[in-house]
Amino acid sequence: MSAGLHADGVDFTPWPEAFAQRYRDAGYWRGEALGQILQHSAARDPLRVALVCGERRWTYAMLDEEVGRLASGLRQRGIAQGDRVVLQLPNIGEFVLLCFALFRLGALPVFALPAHRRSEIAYFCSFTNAKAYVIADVHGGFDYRTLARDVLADDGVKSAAPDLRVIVVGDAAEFIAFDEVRDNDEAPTPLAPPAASALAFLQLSGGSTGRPKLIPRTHDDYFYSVRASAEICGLSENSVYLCALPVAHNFPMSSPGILGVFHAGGTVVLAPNPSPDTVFPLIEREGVTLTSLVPPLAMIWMEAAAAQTAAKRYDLSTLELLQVGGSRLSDEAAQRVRPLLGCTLQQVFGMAEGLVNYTRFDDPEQLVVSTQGRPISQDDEVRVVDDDDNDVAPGELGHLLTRGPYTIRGYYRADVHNARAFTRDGFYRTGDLVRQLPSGHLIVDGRAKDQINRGGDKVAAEEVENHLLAHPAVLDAAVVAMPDAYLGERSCAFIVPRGDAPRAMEISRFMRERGLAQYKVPDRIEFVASFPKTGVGKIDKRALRERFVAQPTTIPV
Ligand code: OOB
Repeated sequence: MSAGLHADGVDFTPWPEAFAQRYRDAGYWRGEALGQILQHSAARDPLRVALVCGERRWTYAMLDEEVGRLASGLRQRGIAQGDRVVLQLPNIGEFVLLCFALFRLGALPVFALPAHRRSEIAYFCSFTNAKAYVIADVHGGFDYRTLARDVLADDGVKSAAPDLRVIVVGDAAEFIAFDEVRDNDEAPTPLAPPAASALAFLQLSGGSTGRPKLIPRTHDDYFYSVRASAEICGLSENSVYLCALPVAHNFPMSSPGILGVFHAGGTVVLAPNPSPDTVFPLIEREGVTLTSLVPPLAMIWMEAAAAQTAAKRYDLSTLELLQVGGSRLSDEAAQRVRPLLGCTLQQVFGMAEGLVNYTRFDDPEQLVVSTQGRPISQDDEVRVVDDDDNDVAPGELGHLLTRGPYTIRGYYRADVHNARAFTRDGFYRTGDLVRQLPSGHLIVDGRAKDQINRGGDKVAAEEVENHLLAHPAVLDAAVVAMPDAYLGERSCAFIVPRGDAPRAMEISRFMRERGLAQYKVPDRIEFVASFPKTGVGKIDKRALRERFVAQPTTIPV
């Protein structure tokens, strides 16, 4: 299938009409745009608290009104339907306002993470021909305005995104202040919602290639995954969700995340960071009922909860549900959730490309602690195949392929890659190795994609290798995962030097200077004389990884 040019001029691969019709007939795609999530809940219960950020609180009515003003302000600044806007914000209320304002305009947020730096942001801006880039002034000790200046000076950005405007939440310096965009005195013009079949936003892929891939999601498909997730997780107007992971990630955004909670009419509490010192008081103060974490954070929370003393004990008793996903949670850690945090565990195995699996509340305990759940939808098609795309015997380990009503059929503007990442009949090759139980539950048991899963943060080996190869003293480089007790995995770069090996610190500094997000900078660097090779002469990464299994602490060089 070839990539289509959609009516609004945005490239993505649509579902074949027969599938689209089936998904509409089944009631999955209802022709509603994501902006309507907020409007519906505001109409139903305008005075309920929708959003809490620090000392600031928005009722649904306030949020809806402010989003309307912001949409008008963005329109006055030239942001129109179909335009791309790179959003790079921490967990602050303005993220939610901008998201909904852009949804309402039919403009597409491109969800960058706060950890991204010049290399990633310049690429997102130029690759999507972005009209605007939105940042906070300073966050976590980092001045994003400096980053914005670097991005604007980038040659690729200058040619592909020549009229990129920078909007800053906080002290805007020479840029456009968010408050000025919002506080315009134009009466908000009623906007017709965008077509639900159109793209709503671009999400980032963890990726395994040289450049991060962008994931085009439509209003129809995403709305379905949000609605169905909210139902599976039993959300209601009494749900109070703590958003502790970076809000732009697919997990806290839609599984069921902030959008699921807004859909149910509940309350979203944004945490500035996920450390127990920050979130335990918030859970107590706001009566939080559910949250979602990656495994390393779940372990930190469990330790902190166990260490609470009688003198200083936060009341976590309102917490009913802890969702854990993003990387594999060990069965042992899963078993400790209820005893230590007093709440139900739900494992979530999802991907920004679509498919999301949940353990269910009526699943036997054994399935909850030892599987990563089963798909949302009866129409999520799952295949587990061998290297030649033949189905493996039931229960055997194989590659997970999937297609369905909310799984993309192709990445954004990536025809060549799409031919590899999807089968001819439209199944997405997840790169995950799984076993499927007769109940439909999946156990994630490895990975075929060339990626390091650093406690939920995905690092594409090839992207890091390309940066390493740019160093004059690097002849060849191979980045692999090494086991780590805390993050599950960390990255190790094996380097064949050109002549004398440089110092490892010099390589790390070089990577940061190239504007790479810190989580992608190799955790460990090993210099070797040559690489083990496979029969066909490729670098044998399995053999490199096995060095850690044989000798986890010291690596033979
Ligand atoms: C979530 O989304 P992404 O796009 O950052 O990463 C997807 C990949 C999966 O293909 C898999 O390799 C890994 O992350 N993964 C898991 C997992 N959940 C995700 N591996 C083992 N166990 C799990 N529970 O990570 C994501 C998106 C929506 C909901 C939850 C997670």
